[in-house]
Amino acid sequence: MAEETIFSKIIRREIPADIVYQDELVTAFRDIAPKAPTHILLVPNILIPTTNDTVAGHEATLGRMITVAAKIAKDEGIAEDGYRLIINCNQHGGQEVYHIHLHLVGGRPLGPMLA
Ligand code: DGP
Repeated sequence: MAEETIFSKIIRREIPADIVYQDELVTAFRDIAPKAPTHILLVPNILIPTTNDTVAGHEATLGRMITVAAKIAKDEGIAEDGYRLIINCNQHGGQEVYHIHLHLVGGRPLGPMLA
């Protein structure tokens, strides 16, 4: 069994977070250390530690994360200019919290991805 992270407590609303969206599959909340004017994390409500742990049964949830990210981007007014969706995996990917999360980052030009 994977160990819960702080994100499970945010999903259960046991600790404060600026939750912008929640449904039966996913939760979205503002990053505590935003790297751009809009920086929102989308997470599955169930604990999946990394993309390496995904299986076919997760596809509805992982797909929901993308469609909700697009809806939030529109709500934030950044859809037309564009934004970036990022999932970090493990140490080389720069993952710090071991509960899959999709970063929705935008509101300014972001430059080359690997700069
Ligand atoms: P990553 O490097 O992909 O694992 O990104 C983890 C992100 O999670 C990082 O941008 C900061 C954010 N974060 C960490 N702890 C908290 C928290 O307690 N609340 C919120 N809102 N964000 C957090």
